[in-house]
Amino acid sequence: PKTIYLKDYRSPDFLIDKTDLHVVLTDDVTCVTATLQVRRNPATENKQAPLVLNGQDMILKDVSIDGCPVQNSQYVLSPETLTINEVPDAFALKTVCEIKPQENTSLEGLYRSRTMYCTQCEAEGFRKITYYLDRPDVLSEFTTTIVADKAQFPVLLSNGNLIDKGELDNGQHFASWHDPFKKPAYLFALVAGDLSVIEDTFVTCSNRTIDLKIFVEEKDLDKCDHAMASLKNAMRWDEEVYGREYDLDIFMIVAVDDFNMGAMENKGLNIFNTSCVLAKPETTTDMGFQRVEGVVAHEYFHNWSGNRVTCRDWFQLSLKEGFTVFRDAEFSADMGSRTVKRVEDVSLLRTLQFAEDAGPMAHPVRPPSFIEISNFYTLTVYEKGAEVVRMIHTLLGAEKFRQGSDLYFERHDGEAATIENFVAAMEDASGRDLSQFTRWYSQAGTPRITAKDSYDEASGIYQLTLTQSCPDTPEATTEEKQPFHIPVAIGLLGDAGNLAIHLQGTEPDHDTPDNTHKVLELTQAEQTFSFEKLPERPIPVLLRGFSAPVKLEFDYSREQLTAIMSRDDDGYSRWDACQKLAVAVIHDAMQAYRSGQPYIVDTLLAEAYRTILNDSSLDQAMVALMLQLPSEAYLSEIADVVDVEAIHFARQDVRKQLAVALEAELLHTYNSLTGKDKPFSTSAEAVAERSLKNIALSYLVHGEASSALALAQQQLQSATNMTDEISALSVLVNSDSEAAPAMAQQALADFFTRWQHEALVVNQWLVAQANCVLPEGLERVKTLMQHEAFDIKNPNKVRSLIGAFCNNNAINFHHADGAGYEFLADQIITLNELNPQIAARQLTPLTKWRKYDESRQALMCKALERILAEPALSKDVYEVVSKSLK
Ligand code: HT7
Ligand code: ZN
Repeated sequence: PKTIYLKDYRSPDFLIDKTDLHVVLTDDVTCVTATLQVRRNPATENKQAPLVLNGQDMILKDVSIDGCPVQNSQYVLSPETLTINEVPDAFALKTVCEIKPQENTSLEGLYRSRTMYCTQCEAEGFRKITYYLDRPDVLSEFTTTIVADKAQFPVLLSNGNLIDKGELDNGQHFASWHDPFKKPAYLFALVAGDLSVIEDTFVTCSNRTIDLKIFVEEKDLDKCDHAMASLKNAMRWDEEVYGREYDLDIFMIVAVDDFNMGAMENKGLNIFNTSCVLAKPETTTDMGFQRVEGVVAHEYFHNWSGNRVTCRDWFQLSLKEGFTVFRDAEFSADMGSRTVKRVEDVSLLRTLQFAEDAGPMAHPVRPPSFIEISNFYTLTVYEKGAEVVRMIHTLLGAEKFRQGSDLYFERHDGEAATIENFVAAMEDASGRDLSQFTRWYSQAGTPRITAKDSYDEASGIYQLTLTQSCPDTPEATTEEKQPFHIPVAIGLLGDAGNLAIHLQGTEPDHDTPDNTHKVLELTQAEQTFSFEKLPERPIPVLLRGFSAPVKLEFDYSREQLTAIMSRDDDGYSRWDACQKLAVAVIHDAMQAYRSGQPYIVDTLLAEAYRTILNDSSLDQAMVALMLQLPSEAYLSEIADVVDVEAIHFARQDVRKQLAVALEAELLHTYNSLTGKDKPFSTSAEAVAERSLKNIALSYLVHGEASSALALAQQQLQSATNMTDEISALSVLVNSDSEAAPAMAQQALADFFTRWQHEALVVNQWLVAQANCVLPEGLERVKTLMQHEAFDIKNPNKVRSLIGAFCNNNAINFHHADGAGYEFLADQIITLNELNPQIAARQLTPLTKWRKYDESRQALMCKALERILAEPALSKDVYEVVSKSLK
């Protein structure tokens, strides 16, 4: 397969001013007639260039130019292109193609999901619908007519405004849609189905009334209110925080069951995975509610950051995705708890994105090349890309950042832009030079900062020396990398709280009224910062709010960590200090596990947890966050060589000892939060209460409290919301006490009977079992693959069972016999044919083979090599396997 390079970008030889689609859906074949108003791009050098259109998996029935059939000798068909030679400078091109959406299991292009037809065109799916210039810098005005059987498909939707509809012969009907905004083909959408709708309106800041519609299957009508409320909140927030008003008169969301990702921002017609739009308390966890709110907002925000200003080419993907993730994260922070949102995002980044950055698929936020662009919808492009935008926000301040954003939208509205355009707007609005900063877009890998300090009591001067480096990644060695421009937010903690910061050679910051917060700008390989007027030696609180996506090392004592945990003003830093302390304790336990010695948990951690649990003045969200031990995935990420057994058993041992030591406090906490007859709410406070209650339950069940299993069972039976229900089920399923297996079996069976008609709940039931860390995990998963609830063609099911097992259940997946690896290889080979995008994504755990011991490395590579030897590998799978074996 061919590698595509950013350096080879050329503007298109042709433009398509207007695109007219006529799509006739029938059970057998779907006929797509496309009429394109094409003209040569005045900006192109090659005035004789042939017209080369992208197209795949279609039968071309007819092609004509300005009404005259194109002779066979004038065009050439290849599996991926239609080339027409000697075309005029401007003309109408008409093609007629046949496709079979009912056979399309890749879920890219036009496909069938149960009883409906829908599309997914990003990144390169439109070329499976018709021959086209399928690239984001070709923007066109679309008109779409859909024809289908009226009884089977009463709802026919596309982008923009409905301009015509009517009845046809033989029970057929049609609808025509016109989108006045020029857009690239990846934003095209079409839906046909028997769908029900909930409707609402939104009045914009300029007093226009927008119709809002969410289309779902009739049985799901009771699960749309949260998405609708989230949409309206997002619309208002984007007006208030970014000055962005919605532009069409109608905004539609459609829910589909079979979808490769979370959702898609097609202009005026967003298509959503059901898991990201449907929510009600009985079926959806708090995490599920938050995901719906976040994804609805994310797709809505794309209307400006992505649609009105789109990307010039796919290397610029983070231009829309990084910016939009930053926007949706700030929105969620404003809607709920800012600290919780930040901690969740940082946790994800430090665990999974840092692992990606250290693995064989590591790439810069703007990758320089790819084989298959679908493989680059990554945590690096999305989450690290959002952190890069956040750093610009930190460096510029909120006001200048907003001016930069306004300038960017004003300059590039209706255009396909680049990351340079975004950074230039930020520079021009703020007067700041961001040239060094742009290395964040071109250099891969997670920078490391080491910090050293000294204090001179006589002068009251405290010095902090920061040194940065960045490890080798596939595209560059550590020596080749240039220093990053890194905002390092700090606090200085004294005995009685945060101290005022006086950085030599600078004016005081006024971010905090008492001057206790400062953003240092690290731009050199090594830099020393001197602080004066310090009455005592401070504890440095570094990288407050996680001000940069780096690994920062400072040799904290455990006492210093407990001081930060209890006294620093920054919630994120308190949580981070708590994690560091817990990591140190688990590392001790791992050491003891390896040498076969018993381990007794450091009382510092147990007492810190006791203080937190006893302090009723503390924010319950913070308490819940702090009580969560670092995950096995995080412990693996920070290890040089992952010791699967030591991580798992040492962490479990620490959890159990904490549960025993804190039993009284945990029981008190649990009881104080249980059985209150409050109406369900998704407020930050209510979510925090449930989270704390369920953490307490989890500790209790994994401790020695005799009543714990009964508490879990009681909660399972009386739960009125899915957060409580699935939490209780999960702890029961994972309990290793003697009575648990029978209880768990019964509970699982009852749960399935109760929820078998709710696909999204059944998926949670699959996850609970896939994540079960008790022995025989692989056998349980294999058995479940035969269950009626599983379907390998449905990505949500694949993620719930195969994905959860291989990514979250290390002790079973990484069993030393290698059976987990062979199992995953089998699934990849099956999925490669059905759905290459999903196959490539599921490969991730195998690509991390370098992190494991020699024996596991050999077994993982064997599995990868078996996949590579498959005769018909998709580009998607080929790219990931071949790069990870390099
Ligand atoms: N922009 C959307 C990307 C997307 C996608 C990409 C590849 C394959 C399938 C896909 N479905 C959606 C999602 C987003 O970031 O908003
Ligand atoms: Zn997005």
